[in-house]
Amino acid sequence: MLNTARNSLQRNAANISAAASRNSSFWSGVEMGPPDAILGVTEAFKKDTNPKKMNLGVGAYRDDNGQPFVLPSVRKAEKLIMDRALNKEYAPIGGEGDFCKESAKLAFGNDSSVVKDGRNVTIQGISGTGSLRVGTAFLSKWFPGNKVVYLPKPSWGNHTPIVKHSGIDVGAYRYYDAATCGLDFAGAMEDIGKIPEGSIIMLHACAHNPTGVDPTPEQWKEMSAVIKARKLLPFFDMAYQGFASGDVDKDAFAVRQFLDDGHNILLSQSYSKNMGLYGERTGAFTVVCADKEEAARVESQIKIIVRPLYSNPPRHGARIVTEILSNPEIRPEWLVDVKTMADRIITMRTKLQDGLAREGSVRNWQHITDQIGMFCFTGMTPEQVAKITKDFSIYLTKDGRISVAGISSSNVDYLAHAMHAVTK
Ligand code: PGU
Repeated sequence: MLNTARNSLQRNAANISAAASRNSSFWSGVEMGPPDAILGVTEAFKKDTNPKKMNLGVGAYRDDNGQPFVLPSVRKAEKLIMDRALNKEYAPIGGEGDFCKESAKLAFGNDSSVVKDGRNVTIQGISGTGSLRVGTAFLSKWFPGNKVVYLPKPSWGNHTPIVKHSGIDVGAYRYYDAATCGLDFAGAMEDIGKIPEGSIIMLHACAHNPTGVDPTPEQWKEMSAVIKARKLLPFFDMAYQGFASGDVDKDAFAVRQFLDDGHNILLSQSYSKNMGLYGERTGAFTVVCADKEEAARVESQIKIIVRPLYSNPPRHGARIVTEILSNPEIRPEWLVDVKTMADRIITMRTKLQDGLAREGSVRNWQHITDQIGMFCFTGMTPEQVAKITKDFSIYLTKDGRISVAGISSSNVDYLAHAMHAVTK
């Protein structure tokens, strides 16, 4: 007993003298940063001890028991990969060729002439975020036009920091109409028509985040025409292929339409949502070029950007994707998994809307079922969001976005009750 006390006293004294002999810190001037607008919500949620708490902040799919979901097709692909006892050598700088080819075909279609003619440069990125970051780094170095990326208003919260981190400015075009909780198509067309020629425009390929509002096929065609007339470079962010409609081809409509219309687009893809590979950080970045020779030059420069950033991408997620997309037995099973997730989200939308009606809400909640994809832009104000978090332990982003994928049959009524309580 005495010995332990003496040891601890000696240790304390040693610590104090070590601290005294240390140089003054280099970091005393570092300011405390704010929590992340989306991932910070999860941090706050984790600290809450209320058993009824709900995390509707981050866009991450949960099953109907509220648990993270590993797709059965992914489990199957992983098992096959494990059985092969592959090595863990470095991947090439741009990732494996098969992964890149399968990713391009998933986006552009199996018969895509772009892929057949070798006009695409596709590299594996560190999921969607890393692909956007490499893409904007490429623009920063090589885009010959007006180096400004125009984003829809609003857009995913990380778009602006990613673009700015690459040293590029951001602009905005109208997109969402708060009065209708729908698309401000006229506003979008007017603003896009005024973007300086030769700029870059960011488009959400489907399941727009955070609004859940997409243009119709006809509206996409009109947008494609004005974007072409303005000589803009379309940069598609496709983080939700399959999540909007449950059909990966349907959700690729806009991307394929723009290619048909003769745009040489940029594309970021993510497998976080449609394969549930969130933590595996698996995605792809593509530049569609004029021809094969141009593609070779562009590829060489993208590799030069990637090499000092992270050298080469992680392997496991890419192996899963390649297996799923190229294995004729697993691919259809994956398509069923995607549809299962999309359908459960659609069911939750209806249940939430019904629940609000049952609670006696007289507000118009039509947009809950009109909007698509993972999110619903509820129209709740920041004050209402603060209240629903404080009174009901329901966590969501300040802009009133809820991740519908985080709702389950057992808590949808609790959510409806809480939403009515803070909005009546
Ligand atoms: N692009 C859009 C439009 C997104 O919504 C997301 C993810 C990404 C790209 C990047 O996803 P990766 O996982 O890097 O492939 N947005 C989600 C996830 C949380 C976050 O902000 O990263 C969200 O909740 O908005």
